[in-house]
Amino acid sequence: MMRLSLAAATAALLASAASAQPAGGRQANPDADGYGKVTFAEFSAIHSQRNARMFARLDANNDSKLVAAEMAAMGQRAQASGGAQAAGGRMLQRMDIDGDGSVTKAEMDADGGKRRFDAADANKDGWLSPEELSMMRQNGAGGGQGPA
Ligand SMILES: [Ca+2]
Ligand SMILES: [Ca+2]
Ligand SMILES: [Ca+2]
Repeated sequence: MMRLSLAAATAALLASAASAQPAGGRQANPDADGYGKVTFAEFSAIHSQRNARMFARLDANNDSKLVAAEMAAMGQRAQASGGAQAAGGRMLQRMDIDGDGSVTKAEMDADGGKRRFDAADANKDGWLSPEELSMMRQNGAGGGQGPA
């Protein structure tokens, strides 16, 4: 059961980035040390892997930079709420650390998923429990509209 919900949470994370690709097949184990909870290190590792796949998928011209138009592909899910272009632009602004108008893989990885982890860690104990993971999934972990 627990394994199932963790897998589902991971699948939701993956699916939020890539609606095109089925989320089945190989998935990172979100609980590498087997405690039933996810540490930030584990979460961050998954985040980085997910980013690498997402980055490769979004980088349409393979120049190792994502511009707003490329990021709009990621924002397509948010189309109903403000439009993919706007969502792509917002995401770019959020991630573009050096302000050059594009996002590199390093910039994408910069926070190591910390924002998302902190948002999901409801009791702030530095772990994500299966419950917190499933809450994150229910709250719509992906998409353009993060928590304030
Ligand atoms: Ca590019
Ligand atoms: Ca940049
Ligand atoms: Ca927690």
